[in-house]
Amino acid sequence: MHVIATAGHVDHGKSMLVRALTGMEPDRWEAEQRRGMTIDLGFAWMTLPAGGEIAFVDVPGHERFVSNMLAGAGPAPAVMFVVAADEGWKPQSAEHLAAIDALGVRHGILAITRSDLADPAPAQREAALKIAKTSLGEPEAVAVSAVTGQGLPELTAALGRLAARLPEPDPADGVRLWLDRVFAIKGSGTVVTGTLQAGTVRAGDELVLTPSLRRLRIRGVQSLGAPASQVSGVARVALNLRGVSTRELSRGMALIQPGHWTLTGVIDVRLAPPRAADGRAPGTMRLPSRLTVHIGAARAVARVRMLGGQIARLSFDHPLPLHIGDRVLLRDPGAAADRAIGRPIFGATVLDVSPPRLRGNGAAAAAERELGAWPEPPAAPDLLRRHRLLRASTASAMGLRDLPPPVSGEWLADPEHWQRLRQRLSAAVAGHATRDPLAPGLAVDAARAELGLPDRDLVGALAAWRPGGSADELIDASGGYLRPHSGLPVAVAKAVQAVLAGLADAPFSAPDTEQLRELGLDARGAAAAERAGLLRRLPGNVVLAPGATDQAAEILARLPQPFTAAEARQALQTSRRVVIPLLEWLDREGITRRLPDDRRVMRERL
Ligand SMILES: Nc1nc2c(ncn2[C@@H]2O[C@H](COP(=O)(O)OP(=O)(O)OP(=O)(O)O)[C@@H](O)[C@H]2O)c(=O)[nH]1
Ligand SMILES: [Mg+2]
Repeated sequence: MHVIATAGHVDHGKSMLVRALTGMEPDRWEAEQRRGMTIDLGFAWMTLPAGGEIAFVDVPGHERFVSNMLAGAGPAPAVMFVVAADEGWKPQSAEHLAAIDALGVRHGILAITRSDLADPAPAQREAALKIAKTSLGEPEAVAVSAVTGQGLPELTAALGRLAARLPEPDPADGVRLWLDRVFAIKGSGTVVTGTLQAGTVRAGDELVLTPSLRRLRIRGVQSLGAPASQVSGVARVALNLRGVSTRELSRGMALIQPGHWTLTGVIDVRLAPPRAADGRAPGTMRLPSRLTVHIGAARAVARVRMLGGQIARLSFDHPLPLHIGDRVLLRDPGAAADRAIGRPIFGATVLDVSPPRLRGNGAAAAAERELGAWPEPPAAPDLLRRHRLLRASTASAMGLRDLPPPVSGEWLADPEHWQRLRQRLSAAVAGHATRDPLAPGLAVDAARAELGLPDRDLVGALAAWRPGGSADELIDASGGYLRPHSGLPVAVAKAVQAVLAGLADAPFSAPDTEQLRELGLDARGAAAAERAGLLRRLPGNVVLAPGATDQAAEILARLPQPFTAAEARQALQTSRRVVIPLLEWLDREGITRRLPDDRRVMRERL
C-alpha cells in the first residue's frame, strides 16, 4: 500500500479529485459537506489497475486549517499537489509547497484540476516552476477534471508510476505511529488511526504511548476498512486499543515500539533555508525565539536558541519520540502572512536527540562549529565524537545504524576518546605504582572515578585494550587492581601481589617456603618476578619487595655504628632467616661493610 497526501489551495478541487479517483467521500463531517470545504483530514483509497492500493490523506486547503494539513502531510511519503486551472498559483499553494519542501518530501504528482473551466497550461507552467525549486523536483503533471472525468485515466496511470518509485521501508524498523484520529466504536472500544511509515503492527503487540509512556496492548488491527493480523508500513492503519479511553488519547500522540525511539524535550537541528519561498540564499538564519514545531501528526511549542549559522537548539513544551535524521517543520503561527508566500515555514533536520548541556562561554559557538560540519543525516561516528561514550541501546534509540563494535558490553566509544582515556589510565596506573609500589595497584573504582567513566567494566576494557604502541603500555588487572604490566603469567602476578600485600605493613617479614607455596609462588615464579623488578630475592628463599633493601639501609644507617646482626634484626623487626642474607646482600652491594668481629658499619660512615 502507498499513502499519498493531497496539497493545494482551498477550493482547488482536492477532495473532489480524491472522490473521483476512489469513489469514496473524504469529507467526513456534516459541516464539511454543508460548507463544501475540508476542515479536517479525510481518508479514501483506490486500487491501482496493476494491483496495489493507494490511500489518500485529503487535507484542507484553507489557511485556518494549516495545522490539520500538516498533521496529514507530516507522515506521508508522497504528495498529490493540486492547482486549479482556472485559479492558478495561490497563497496556500505556496504555503503547502513550502511545508512539503520543509518536510523534505521527494515524491509527488502535480494535478491541474478544474481543467474543464480553463486552459490548464498556464497554471501547470507556473506550478512546475515553483515546484522545481523544492524537494519535489520535477513531478509528473496531469491535467484533469473531476467533473467531466477528463484526464483521470492518465492521472491513475501516473499514480501507478509514482507508486512504483516509492521506496519500501523496512518492516523490521521500529514502529512510530503518529495518531491522527481517535474515536470509539460501539462494541470494540477505542480506535486510533495513523499513517504507519515503517515497521509492523500486530494484534497482541504492546506499544508505548507518548508522551505518557503508558504501555498499551493492540487488540485488533485494521487497514483500509478490513481486519488484518499485521500490517507493515507504509500503510494507513486503525488500531483497536485495550484499556484506554478516547479521552486519554489525542492527535499528535504517538504509539512507539519500546526501545526504538528517544523521547526528548531538547534537540539540536540544522535549519534548511526556505527554498520554495523566494530562493534567497541563507546566511545566519534569524528565527523568532518561539516557534511551533511539527513532526508526523504532532506539534509542540519550541523555544529556539540559535547556536550560529544554521544550527539551532530547540526545547519543547512536551517531549517527542524522535530519531536523529528526522525532519521537522518549524513555523511561526503568529507571524503576519506574507502576501506571496504565506507565513514563513522552515524545515530542519534533527542532528542530536540528547544534546549535551552548553556550559560556559563559547560552548554554543563550539557546538555550532562541530554540528555545522556534520553530514546529513549524521552517522554513528559523528554522534560518538560528540558524546564520546554511548550505550548501543541508547544509540539505536537515537536512530543510529551501523554501530561500531562495542569496546565493552554495551558500550560504544569514540576511537580518539578511547585512545585518550587509555593514555590517562596508563599514566594513572604508572603514577600510582611509583607513589605506592607496595600497594596491590590502583583500585579499579579509583581509576573509574579518576577517568570519570560511567561504568567500572570500562576500566577493565581499557586496561585490556592494546593500543597500537609499545608493550610497556600494557596494564595488568586482577583482583580489582591495576598495575603496570609485569609480563608475568596471571597466576604468578597474582601470587606476587599477594606476597607484596603481606609485606606492605611488615616489609621484612618475608614469608617462609611453606607460606610461599600457599600463596602460589614457587622458585621459578619468584625468579620471574624478580626479573620483572617486582620482587627482591635473597638466598634461602627470602623474597622482599623491591624497595626493601633501600629501606633496610636507611634504618640501619640510623643505628649506632657498628652494629651486630642481632641489633639489625631488632631494628628491622625480622628474623635471622631474613636478616643474614639481607646483610650479606648489603655487603656485596657495598652498602655495608663487614668488620673482622662480624659487626657491620655503613660504608658512608667509614
Ligand atoms: N468544474 C469543475 N469544478 C470542480 C472540479 N473540481 C472541483 N470543483 C469544484 O471546486 C469546488 C471545490 O472543490 P473541493 O474538491 O471541495 O476543493 P478542495 O480543494 O477539496 O477544497 P478544500 O478542501 O476546502 O481546500 C467545488 O465546488 C467543486 O465542485 C473540476 O474538476 N471541475
Ligand atoms: Mg477538500
